[in-house]
Amino acid sequence: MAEIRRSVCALDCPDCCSLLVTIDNGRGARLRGDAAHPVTRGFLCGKVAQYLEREYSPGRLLYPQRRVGAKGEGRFERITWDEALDTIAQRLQGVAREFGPEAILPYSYAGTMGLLNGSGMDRRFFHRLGASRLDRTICSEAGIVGLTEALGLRHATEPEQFRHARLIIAWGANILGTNVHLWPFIMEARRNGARFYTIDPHRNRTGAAADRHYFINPGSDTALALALMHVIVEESLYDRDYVERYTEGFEGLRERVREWTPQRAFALTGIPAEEIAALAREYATTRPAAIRLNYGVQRTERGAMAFRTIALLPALTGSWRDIGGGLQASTSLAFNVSLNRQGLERADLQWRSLGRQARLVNMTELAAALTTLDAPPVKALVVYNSNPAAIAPNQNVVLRGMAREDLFTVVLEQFQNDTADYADILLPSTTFLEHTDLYLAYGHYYLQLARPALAAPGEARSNVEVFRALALRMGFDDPCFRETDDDMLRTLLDSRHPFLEGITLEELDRRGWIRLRLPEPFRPFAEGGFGTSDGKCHFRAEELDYRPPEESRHGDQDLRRRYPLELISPKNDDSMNSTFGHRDAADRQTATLHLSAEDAARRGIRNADRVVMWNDRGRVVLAAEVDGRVRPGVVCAPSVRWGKRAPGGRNVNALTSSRLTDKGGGPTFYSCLVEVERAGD
Ligand SMILES: Nc1nc2c(c(=O)[nH]1)N[C@H]1C(S)=C(S)[C@@H](COP(=O)(O)OP(=O)(O)OC[C@H]3O[C@@H](n4cnc5c(=O)[nH]c(N)nc54)[C@H](O)[C@@H]3O)O[C@H]1N2
Ligand SMILES: Nc1nc2c(c(=O)[nH]1)N[C@H]1C(S)=C(S)[C@@H](COP(=O)(O)OP(=O)(O)OC[C@H]3O[C@@H](n4cnc5c(=O)[nH]c(N)nc54)[C@H](O)[C@@H]3O)O[C@H]1N2
Ligand code: SF4
Ligand SMILES: [Mo]
Repeated sequence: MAEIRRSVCALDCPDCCSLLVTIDNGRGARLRGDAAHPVTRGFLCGKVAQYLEREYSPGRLLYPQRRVGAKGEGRFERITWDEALDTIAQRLQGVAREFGPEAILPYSYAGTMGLLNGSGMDRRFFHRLGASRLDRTICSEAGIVGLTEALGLRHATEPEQFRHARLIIAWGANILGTNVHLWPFIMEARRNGARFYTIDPHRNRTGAAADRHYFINPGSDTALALALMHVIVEESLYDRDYVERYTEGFEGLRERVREWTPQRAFALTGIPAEEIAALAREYATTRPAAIRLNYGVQRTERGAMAFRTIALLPALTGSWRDIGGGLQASTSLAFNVSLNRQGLERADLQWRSLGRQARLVNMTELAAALTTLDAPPVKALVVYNSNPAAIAPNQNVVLRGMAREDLFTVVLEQFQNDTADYADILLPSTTFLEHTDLYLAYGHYYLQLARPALAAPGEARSNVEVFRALALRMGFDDPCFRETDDDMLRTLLDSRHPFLEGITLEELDRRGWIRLRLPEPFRPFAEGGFGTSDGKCHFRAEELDYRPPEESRHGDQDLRRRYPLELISPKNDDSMNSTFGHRDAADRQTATLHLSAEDAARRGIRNADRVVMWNDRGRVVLAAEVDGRVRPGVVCAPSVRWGKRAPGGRNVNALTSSRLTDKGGGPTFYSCLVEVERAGD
């Protein structure tokens, strides 16, 4: 008889699905979405429906290894866990003695969204060690700053409410690709007469399925939002009552947006003025109207301002009042304010080792951290839950840094990816199907627990186990390093916050998922409740401003003469950043460059031609796909490929820059000027 075990998809995806694993003869035989989960609703995305391929892949790392070839070459020999842990402990202690512990840099992101394995024992370990702290900016930090400036508390409309909307705008949000569990709610709304629009420089699958697609020039969203406000204010389409009761600074906003005519915005966004005006009217007069804003918009040079400006729209129209109104960017704040993450991460331990907070190193600036940072330089790098050799911007400099002979690198991984090739010690990691963890979500409000559903292969260990063992090896005797997984889970749930009231580990074990104790329906700003001293939404219009990215058609004209094309590299539908880079299909999809017919013709490029794309930072070889998905002037390369599988060993991040966003220190992956030509034969 087949047995069913419960799990949770740990990938960096807003949907955070509840999974059912069918076990047959001790092996995982099938993965399904839990039909009872209100957001998963019984289905999985294509990439994870086939996750057992990855789980049982011959590419899984099974044993600890030591590098024997050159850095980046990928030649390793098997060693024992004892040898591996002893070597790491000795080397880290040596670096700490000679250069100070801040010469050690952890590098991790959201390979797993699990709290224990993503920000648990690892954080305790590095805090106690006194290592540099990593500023985890690579994905969403600019947007978080922008939303917080707009709303104070960046709460969001829950996905289930989208079924009630009459107008849904996917703003820089590829819902079918990166957030597919929102789709059934959108379809339900559409069956009831709702319209669905997309705003994106790339007409992807979601845009193709929309009632209307607005091609917008990369990095120009603030101009569009200001012009929408212009029309809404000039034509008195705002919600007077809401604005009066729950906002502050409307007169200033009126002044500010006066100059932002649709005509002016057309010149910057490429969206015709009459279409902007019509969209503004429709948005302001349709209720409920929901915006799904995703992070693509804020991976541009002034991404924080873009998020901030867009997030003010529902306050102007009073859309926060409505079930199925408002805006969703991320639901994570509700978990972060209620779970006891301080107790889990133990930042206080830094004072034991350093007597102060350790320095902060921005992960987006890894290139500089490994090549120019001083006092102290980075002498040891410990990578887990991330593949920086592929995903970080300015790849040529990153790889030069990772190749340094005097850098000691430890990598905890499931697969032999680009980063693994640069390890001195390479450790095999468990997958989310093999270890215990607790999951927040950033696309819904259900807290979820997963226990191991499958046995770990070979000698793979969880991050928690590895950092626990290292702490003990290094003589850290604080009781927190002896805690079991369940101790850590209880710590996380040990909170007086009303969102967690009565939620226990026992109940999570019984049910798998539990909605946070939020009001039902949750309308965070229906009656004010913004995170400001007076609970109002403060427009602070004098701070609202738009300037085009330097690397864009309206930016640095010298640069643009040499590099006339705007490159965006959004997520590939069948990938998860670089996590499925071993799959041939994912590799092919991320080896593609979408060009407009006009830009292709000008360069003598035909469909399926090999093309070289380059700028001052690097070059990459891709296969051209000439189609109507992008407008002239824009090229689009779905991401993120394993560089090691590409000609020249580089992916698109060889071209992206380490320039930071206006606020939050985020990356500007989608503000990137390039040129393209046909590759020689
Ligand atoms: N299938 C799949 N799902 C994923 C991921 C994946 O790699 N593959 N990655 C996960 C991760 S890490 C994240 S952060 C989320 C991200 O999820 P999304 O934010 O939805 O993904 P992106 O593709 O980064 O960006 C969304 C859209 O923004 C568009 N865009 C780019 N520049 C601009 C701009 O200047 N203005 C506007 N309006 N749109 C712009 C892109 O073309 C893209 O269609 O998805 C997660 N889910
Ligand atoms: N050009 C371009 N670059 C981008 C982006 C883009 O859109 N365009 N997107 C950016 C964004 S939004 C993000 S979030 C980053 C994502 O960058 P990363 O967070 O580095 O994401 P992945 O490439 O998916 O790599 C995660 C790795 O973690 C490993 N892993 C998973 N679970 C575990 C575990 O339990 N233990 C250990 N030790 N390892 C585990 C996986 O095997 C995988 O190799 O990429 C960024 N880079
Ligand atoms: S990647 Fe997202 S949509 Fe796919 S199974 Fe995981 S959580 Fe669900
Ligand atoms: Mo991300």
